[in-house]
Amino acid sequence: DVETAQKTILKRSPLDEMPIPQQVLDRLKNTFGREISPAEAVREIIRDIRTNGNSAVRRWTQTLDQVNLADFRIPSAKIQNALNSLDPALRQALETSASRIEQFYQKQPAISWLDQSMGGSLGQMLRPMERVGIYVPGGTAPLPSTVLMTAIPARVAGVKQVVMVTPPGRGTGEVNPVILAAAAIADVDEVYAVGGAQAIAALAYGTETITRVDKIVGPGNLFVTLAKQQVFGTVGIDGLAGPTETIVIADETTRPDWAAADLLAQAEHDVMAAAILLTPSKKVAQAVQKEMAAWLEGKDDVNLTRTEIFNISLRNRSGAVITRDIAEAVELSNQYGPEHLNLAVKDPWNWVEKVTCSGGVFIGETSCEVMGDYMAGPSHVMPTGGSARFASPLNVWDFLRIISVIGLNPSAAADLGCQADILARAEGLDAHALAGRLRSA
Ligand code: HSO
Ligand code: ZN
Repeated sequence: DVETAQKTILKRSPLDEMPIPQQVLDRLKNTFGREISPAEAVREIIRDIRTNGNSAVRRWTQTLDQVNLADFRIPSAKIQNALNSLDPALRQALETSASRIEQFYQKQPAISWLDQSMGGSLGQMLRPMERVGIYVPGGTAPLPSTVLMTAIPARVAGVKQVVMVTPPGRGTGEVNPVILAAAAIADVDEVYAVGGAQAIAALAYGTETITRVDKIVGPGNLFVTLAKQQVFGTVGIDGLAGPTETIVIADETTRPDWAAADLLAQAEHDVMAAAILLTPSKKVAQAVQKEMAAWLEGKDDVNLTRTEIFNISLRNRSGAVITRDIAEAVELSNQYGPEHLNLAVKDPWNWVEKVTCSGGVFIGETSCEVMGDYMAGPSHVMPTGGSARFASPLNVWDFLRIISVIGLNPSAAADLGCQADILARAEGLDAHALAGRLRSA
């Protein structure tokens, strides 16, 4: 019911929603030889890489990924090769996705401006960042689409060097070839097989081989996210990404089998993924639930393989809430601030204006969340954990800086100088007062 839902919504935050499995804590204790929190472990790794550079990166990669890498830069020939050996249909799909992302971000307004109406020329100049690092998760679910969704907005913004880090395969050292092919399509300049906190530290502080970057973007696990939090200030970050979330709002017109598939698509990401249905109709909720069970049982010869994840995620942060009406469903969604909101209702455009907090709004049941994951155009890197209250999806502005332009003409300066003098004296700053007074003639 709505009230219980509201209680669980309070105090959401991306980091809290990444709980630490006991086995991870045990491994930390083993590695560090004492009880240590993930945040402390990350602090130590960062400090080590900051002082010892490459040798520390190698050591942590050996310890945490069981890989001994002499050289963690992946040669461009290998990246090109991955693209050339890619299945043609897969290559076509990645290229379609890439070109739609590029088209979308080329439309995003981002302008320098100068105004003459305030006594001279005042305005802003835009400058792209020089060098940006993107983190692409590896592990059990390597996501090549994330390469495109992070690197292409950076490229469109005019970033000169886009570098990518991604964990080497446990024991093998190999990086997923589709990730490499996506890097080639997105025109990534350098790729390093380094993951975890060690990769974030290397990007933030630089090592003998990895030149430091200006900003780090992209999702990662708890250690990556903690590391981004700790290096923030030394470099920019896009935000702290927690587990993925989707709210689907449904009514009597919604196809239950489609809504069911959309919720399952969400739930298969990881055990903390949230797939939430809001509907005023108990009948609709039951129909969707029935369809979810049917898909899971192999309806239409569909074979959903991530059973262990479903078993947990569907019971964890997922579920259905029966609301009074659609308006209350939208209100509840605004309070939750989901990463994705799908208005799978009749006349969805009537409700769009009422949406105040969400990473993305998916309008109508044809615009399902999966379209946003891969094909629509806007980046699928969106704020999670309720951070949509203050954060936005990854976009061109993440990679631009504003330089304020102050070009007062002499008469405006003469006029404003004496008032600067007054403010400076009120602050007890005599040299400020002098400098202002000298312009006031
Ligand atoms: N839904 C994920 C993005 C993704 N899904 C990538 C599949 N691949 C986070 O928004
Ligand atoms: Zn997804």
